[in-house]
Amino acid sequence: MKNPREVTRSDVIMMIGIGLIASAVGIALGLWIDWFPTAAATQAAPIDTFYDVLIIISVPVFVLVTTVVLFSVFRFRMRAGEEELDGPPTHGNTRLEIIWTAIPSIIVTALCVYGASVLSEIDAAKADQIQVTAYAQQFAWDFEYTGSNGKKFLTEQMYVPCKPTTAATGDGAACSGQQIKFDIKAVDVIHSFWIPSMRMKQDAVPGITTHTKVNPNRIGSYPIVCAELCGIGHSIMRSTIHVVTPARYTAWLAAKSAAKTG
Ligand SMILES: [Cu+2]
Repeated sequence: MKNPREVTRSDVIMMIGIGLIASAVGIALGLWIDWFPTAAATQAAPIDTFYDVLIIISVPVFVLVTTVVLFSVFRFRMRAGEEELDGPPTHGNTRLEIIWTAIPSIIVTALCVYGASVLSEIDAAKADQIQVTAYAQQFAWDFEYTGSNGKKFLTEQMYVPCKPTTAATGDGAACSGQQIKFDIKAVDVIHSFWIPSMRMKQDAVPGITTHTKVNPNRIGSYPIVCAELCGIGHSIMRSTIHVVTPARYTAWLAAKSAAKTG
């Protein structure tokens, strides 16, 4: 009589078939979903590509594990009359263990190298920077600028200049501008500074100053949020970064500077 628990060649072929189809569907779905809002900084493209690569690599791994688990649950399930039986003893399989150690090691190492190269690319300092200090506290953001008179001022709404690269100057217009360098400080507890449209996120930790940079490239207003559960008002800890033309920025900076000294 045929052993119902024997894994046959056709089982393996079936699992490979299901795995390939499920992987293709999963990858297509993963790439189709817009995970992030409209991109508004040069940092967005390499990060979005990185996420696509992660989806392409992680979906087949998930499908492989799930397919083998579900097949095993079905094929090796307990049948009537086996309630008191113990499973057969299993010894190691050296070849299998080498394979399942080596392949993940290669994948993780390759992703690590790729991730580090993306980080160094998006975090590269440009000569022309505007320095802004972001203060995080329950439950608001404050941004410290150096005004046109050289004196510092605080603002809850961020404005940054970006020169339109085409005739269009309204929201959504492509632009190129100075890099914004953030020094991030937390006044009370741990927060996390995140501009989803510009993709960059950095923890704000009491006692130390952390840093991040963005190179805005799209005119418009984009949310700044706190990405670290920091208390009861965490969800309302939001601000906005307004990417505006250099003329509007200069006017805003002058008005803010005048308000501070006047
Ligand atoms: Cu917070």
